[in-house]
Amino acid sequence: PSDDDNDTSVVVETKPKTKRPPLYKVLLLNDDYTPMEFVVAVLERFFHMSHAQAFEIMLTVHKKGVAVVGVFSHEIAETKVAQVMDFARQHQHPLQCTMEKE
Ligand code: TYC
Repeated sequence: PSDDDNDTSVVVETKPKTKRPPLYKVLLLNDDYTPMEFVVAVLERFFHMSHAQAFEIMLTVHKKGVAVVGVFSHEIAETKVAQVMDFARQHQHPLQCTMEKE
C-alpha cells in the first residue's frame, strides 16, 4: 500500500554559536579650540599611545575632522568616552569623544 505523501524532508541545522561580543570604535572629533598638546596628552593618558603615535592621530583628527582612536567592548568603550569627556570638561576644553558600533 502506498500513501500519497511526497517524500519531503526538512533538514534543521544548528549553527555552532561562538558569539563574540560586538566591538565599538571610539572616535575623537576635531574642534577649533582644544589645544593640540591637550589632545596628545589625552591619547597618551587614556589610550596608552606613544608621544609619536598620539601626535600622528591628533594631526589626523585636526586635518580630517575625526579618527578612530581604538576599538573596544561596549563597557570599555563607554569608560574611555566618559574619561575623555570628564577630563576635557575639567580643563574646560570642548573636545568631543563618541563611540559607534563597528
Ligand atoms: N583643531 C585643534 C587646534 O587647531 C586641535 C585639535 C585636534 C582639536 C584634535 C581636537 O580632537 C582634536 N587647536
